[in-house]
Amino acid sequence: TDLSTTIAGVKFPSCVMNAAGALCVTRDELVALGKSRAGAIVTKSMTVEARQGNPEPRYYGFPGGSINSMGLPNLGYRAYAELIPELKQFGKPVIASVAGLCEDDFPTIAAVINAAKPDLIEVNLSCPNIPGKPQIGYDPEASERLLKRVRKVITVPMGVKLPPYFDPAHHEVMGKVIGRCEVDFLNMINSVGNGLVVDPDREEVVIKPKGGFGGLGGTIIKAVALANVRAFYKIFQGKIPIIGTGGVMNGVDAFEHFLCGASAVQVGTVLVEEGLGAFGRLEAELAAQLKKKGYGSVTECRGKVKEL
Ligand code: RRO
Repeated sequence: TDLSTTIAGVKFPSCVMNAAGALCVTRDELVALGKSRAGAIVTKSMTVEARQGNPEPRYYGFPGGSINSMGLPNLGYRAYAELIPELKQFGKPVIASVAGLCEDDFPTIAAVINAAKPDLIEVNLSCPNIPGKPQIGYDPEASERLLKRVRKVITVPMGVKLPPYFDPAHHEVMGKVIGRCEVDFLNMINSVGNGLVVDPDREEVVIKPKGGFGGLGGTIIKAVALANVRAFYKIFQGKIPIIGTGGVMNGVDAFEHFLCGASAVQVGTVLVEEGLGAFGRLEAELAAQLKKKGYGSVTECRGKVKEL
């Protein structure tokens, strides 16, 4: 079974890779991704200055998923720019995730990271965890302004990491923004922002930042992720490749993302909970599912979900 995929002209040996944020902050973690069965190396979203992130505990896994309020812990963009040449030697694409604490940071970071020549750049419009900073992706005008500015300095394929939207009117508005910004690929969804998980025995929230509010991931967000993948796949008629992220815990979950229109999938919660061995398991399970359903590759089933 062929599990390879192509996104914006870049070939990936496997269609399963880490989601930005999951085991990808330090050099050691990025090198470990390089040596693993991951189909790409995706970096942690980077800011101008290195950051320690929010106070701990700031990630909590539970049976249905996870909640996090990491607060953008990262090495700062200069460190990632220096690491990219080394990371490119693992025979798989490197995706640099660019963030920022204000609008001006994004083009500053994007220009230097672009010069380091990652295979693709993902612009994160959807960090839910910086106290006092709303998710840019929920402001279509700010999103368009920012995407037009970064597009000017990015020459590698440029993608956008979107937050989940919950109404077709919002999909439509963001679809129009993306259509005006020369976006080469999409990645959805980031965590479902500002959920709240409570431990009833301790009568406490489970993470420290923001009074316990944080981004949800894992099984509990799969249906939201699939809906967003499907909505944008239909808006662009399959012409902008989509990385499906959200709720992929096993090979069948990945298959569902492909049916809805994804060209690759990323994993966050399951990678943090299970470690790098998750990639081999997911690939084996996905190959088995494709075979069982009579597909020889992921490309063959892309977008093929039937409507009633
Ligand atoms: O670092 C984080 O708190 C974080 C980021 Br930048 C993001 O985009 N999504 C998320 O769930 N956490």
